[in-house]
Amino acid sequence: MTWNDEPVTITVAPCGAEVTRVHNPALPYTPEEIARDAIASAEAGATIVHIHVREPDGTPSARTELFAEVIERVRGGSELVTMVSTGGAVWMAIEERMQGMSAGPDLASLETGSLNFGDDLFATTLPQTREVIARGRELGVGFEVEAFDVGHVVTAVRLLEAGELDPPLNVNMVVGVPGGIDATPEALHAMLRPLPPGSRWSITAIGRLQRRMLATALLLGADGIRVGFEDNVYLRKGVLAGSNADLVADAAALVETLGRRVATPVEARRSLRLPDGG
Ligand code: KMH
Ligand code: ZN
Repeated sequence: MTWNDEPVTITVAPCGAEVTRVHNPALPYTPEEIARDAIASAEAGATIVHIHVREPDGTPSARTELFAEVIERVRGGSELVTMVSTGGAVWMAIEERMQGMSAGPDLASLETGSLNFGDDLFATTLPQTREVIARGRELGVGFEVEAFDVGHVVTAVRLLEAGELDPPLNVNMVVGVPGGIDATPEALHAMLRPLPPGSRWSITAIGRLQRRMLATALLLGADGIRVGFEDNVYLRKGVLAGSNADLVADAAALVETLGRRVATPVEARRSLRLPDGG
């Protein structure tokens, strides 16, 4: 193995669909609050924002207007790469999950398989994955695959080999979801094995093992790491994070502590093969 000297992108995932203000009162709900947190996170080192939206009362939503407002505000105050979720919430139909792609983001998340998600089923059939890809292509939106288990990575590689996804493959390894792959070094190695050379990969780790999994991934050469209230509402054991930006600042410090460097917005765009990547 050679050390990856490329800079590391930090993605902030400000609110997700599952977490509520009961878990952390600082959770943003409105487009204004989500964009405010994203912009503060950019100032702390984030270069990508993974966007879910909520109705004003906190109910998970997929309304295009809400995504559009977040994106407009984020672009007005930062150079963040915008990524809308097409995972949405477990109960959303695929048509609803695709609505954010019409809001003009740079990227969309892409599920390439199904899993138990806590007590629920988070289902994405292969035809549904293909529907999301087709819509993204139509709208000029790039993809980050969200892999919750090894089979999801293998399916993404098959889609790449079939020419259905464009190279280089961009996969976020999501570890620690109850029902998905566990948050261990062995699990991460298993997820990396199917990736062809030249792929871009990042890590999302849910819950209390987040910090050590981000560190493991950084040392194994991850191109990106993700933090934010979607994944973890704590800064340290028993200490709630005051904001998404606090979590990003902490992640940026971890990157530097481990001898790597946080990517600039231009470097993030280059890494993602997006326009204006220098
Ligand atoms: N909220 C989860 C059920 C994604 O954004 O693509 C799905 C999720 C993944 O958050
Ligand atoms: Zn998400």
